[in-house]
Amino acid sequence: MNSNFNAYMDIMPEVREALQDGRPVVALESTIVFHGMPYPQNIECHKRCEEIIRNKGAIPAAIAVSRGRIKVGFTQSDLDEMLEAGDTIKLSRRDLASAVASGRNGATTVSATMMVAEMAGIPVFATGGIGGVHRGAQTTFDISADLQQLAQSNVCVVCAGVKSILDIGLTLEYLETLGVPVLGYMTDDFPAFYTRRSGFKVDSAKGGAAEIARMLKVKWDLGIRGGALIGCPVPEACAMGSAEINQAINQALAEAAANGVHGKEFTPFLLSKMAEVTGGTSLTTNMHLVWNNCEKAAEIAIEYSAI
Ligand code: PSU
Ligand code: MN
Repeated sequence: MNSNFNAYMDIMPEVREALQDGRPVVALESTIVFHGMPYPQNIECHKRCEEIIRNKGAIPAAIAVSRGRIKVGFTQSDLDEMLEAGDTIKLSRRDLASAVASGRNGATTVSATMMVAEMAGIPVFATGGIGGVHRGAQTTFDISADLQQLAQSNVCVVCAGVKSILDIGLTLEYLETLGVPVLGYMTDDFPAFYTRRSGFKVDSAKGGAAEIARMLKVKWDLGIRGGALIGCPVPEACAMGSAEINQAINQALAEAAANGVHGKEFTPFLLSKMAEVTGGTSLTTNMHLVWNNCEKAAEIAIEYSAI
């Protein structure tokens, strides 16, 4: 298939220059900003992500679709305009072409962000949590497009693991089937987003940024298509207690069921319920783990570009 994505894409000059020079760049998604966190914490979180990446010595490249243009790097004014318009859809793999064709505003999920990052040539991407296999997927078939995309795009996704609103075990099984390497950042236990451990092992020995960068280099040198998932545990001081989080998750799931929430609304609904039920604690933890992931992703991007 011939692709001609450049005609639809605006890469910020700073990002373009960094990529041309082989300097480290870290992609960021935008669904977390528009559909994953409330205002104004979303803006605070996003700004700090960019600062952390810069302070480490890499360039942030936040990805979104603004009036049908694919943005690789967007400015505060792009962001303000999209927030003001209030019509920004949650944009996953299946929505990318139609949003561009019809000139819409869209916040890219992990799957769409990976696609755009690969088109732009950015191999490292930081987020909070990815989508996965939902509890009860045996009957609902609710499995995030993020997982299939991990098998397709050559992008390393740095996350804090998978939250237990999902079925963590089934998510890891699915990734194994798809042949996606799952690594722990200095841990051999796959993290569970709000907590540092899920009880499920990652499939590759624990290591830091240099080991992860080397694995990526070998994988792609060998022509093994697809990305990798890196689980970075939330910093100890910001982690939540298992009992607290389990109770909140059960309540959020029960309310989603009672309200018949499904499809693309399901994850945003659960996230906002969690913040409500925990009195904002889950949101604070969420922000800190995203910042931690940005720091680790910048380290990986720096190591990778140095190889
Ligand atoms: N998990 C979070 N915050 C988020 C998301 C997941 O803690 O904002 C977003 C990401 O953009 C992810 C998407 O790609 O939700 C997955 O949505 P779905 O489950 O509908 O595939
Ligand atoms: Mn889904």
